[in-house]
Amino acid sequence: MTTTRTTVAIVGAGPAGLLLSHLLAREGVESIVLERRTRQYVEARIRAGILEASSVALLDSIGLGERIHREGFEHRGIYLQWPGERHHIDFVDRVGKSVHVYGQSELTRDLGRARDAAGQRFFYGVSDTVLAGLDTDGPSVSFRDERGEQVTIDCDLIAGCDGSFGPSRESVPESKRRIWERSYPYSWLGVLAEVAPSTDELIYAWHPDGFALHSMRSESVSRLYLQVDAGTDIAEWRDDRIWDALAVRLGDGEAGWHLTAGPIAEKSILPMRSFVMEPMRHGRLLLAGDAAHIVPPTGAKGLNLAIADTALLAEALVAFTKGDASPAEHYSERALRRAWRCTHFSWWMTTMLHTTGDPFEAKLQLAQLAWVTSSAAGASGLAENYTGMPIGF
Ligand code: RFL
Ligand code: PHB
Repeated sequence: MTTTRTTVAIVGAGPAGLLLSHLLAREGVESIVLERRTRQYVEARIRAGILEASSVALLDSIGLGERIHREGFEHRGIYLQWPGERHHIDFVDRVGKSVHVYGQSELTRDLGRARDAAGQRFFYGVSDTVLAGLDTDGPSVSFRDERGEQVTIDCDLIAGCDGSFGPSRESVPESKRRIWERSYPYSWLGVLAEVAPSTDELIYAWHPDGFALHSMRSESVSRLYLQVDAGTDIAEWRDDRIWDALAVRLGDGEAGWHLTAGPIAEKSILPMRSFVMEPMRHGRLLLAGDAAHIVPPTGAKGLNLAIADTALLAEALVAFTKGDASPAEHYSERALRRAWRCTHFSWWMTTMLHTTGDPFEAKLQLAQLAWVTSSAAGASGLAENYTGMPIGF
């Protein structure tokens, strides 16, 4: 058994954990990152694709934006459509901000490389992670390393960045946490296709058959999504059925627009839910990202919310190590204000665009879409939220 020591033990090497270790190191605060999966697995995982303006600004400010600007795509807006109508919402015109298309796996690789260069201590492939002493001045995290050896990290603070299924959230006594949750009766079928995108910017499509989204990863890779019923078995969706449904829902042939099909490299079903745990702190444990809250992906907020939490958390932990506990005491309240804003926006985009089979609801959705796409106030509200509220607003 090995015992080691650091200032902050970071559980989870997703975007929140990696970025946190980077922000702490810049301020001279030492950390150790432990991760259940292998590094290859974490870096290959296909997830989010959109970075909002405040995320890009933060990454630029710490010298990590170079590849985003070189290889990512800057988008000035999105298309919103329903049968017979496609409208562009121009974020730059509305609120003076844009977003970048940049895969989460690319960001994870950039962060990993930056941490390697700085000599970050990592444990990948750990199991049996247990958090202890959260109510004391001397918390610790224990686990088995990839060779099966028992390791304990004694620390001053623990950052729970271990996503929706990690142990951090569960380490808070039930009497000390409150959960807010909503599940949706539909899921997304996500497809990664080896074909050039058929659109210059993302298309969010309302359709009586269900929502569809055309996104992208590069000049030769498209990312597409279809609304399917919750509980759908992926085996029911052969590739030709997927392309047929995408063509119908995205309006292939309408006003001269065509969807180009291609080989599907990966497909999976993503359940959708909204989830918030309050507070985001218990004693010496502070949570960030999916460990504390989950949003449905319709507004592209999950990754950005993890980045915003992490910026606030780094500030709080650095102050704590310098003897000022006040930012750590206010961390949960500050992070939750932004998290609830994004929870609302993601719920709003989701319920505006996904059909439920209720004709009255469909009428309301179309009325809302008509307003958002024709009114400056409606479009500006969407643009302000989509490009991201300031961190710590
Ligand atoms: P992550 O990225 O889930 O990272 C948490 C890390 O903690 C590790 N972990 C542990 N480590 C040590 N010990 C343990 N016992 C551990 N248990 C877990 C995990 O292996 C993992 O590496 O959380 P983080 O850093 O908070 O980042 C959040 C984002 O990853 C997330 O919000 C988004 O990816 C959500 N999301 C999407 N968001 C979007 O905005 N657009 C999308 O298209 C989109 N697609 C997705 C997604 C999330 C998905 N998941 C979680 C199922 C697609 C998927 C499949
Ligand atoms: C993606 O490219 O994966 C993506 C883009 C926008 C969303 C959700 C996912 O709203």
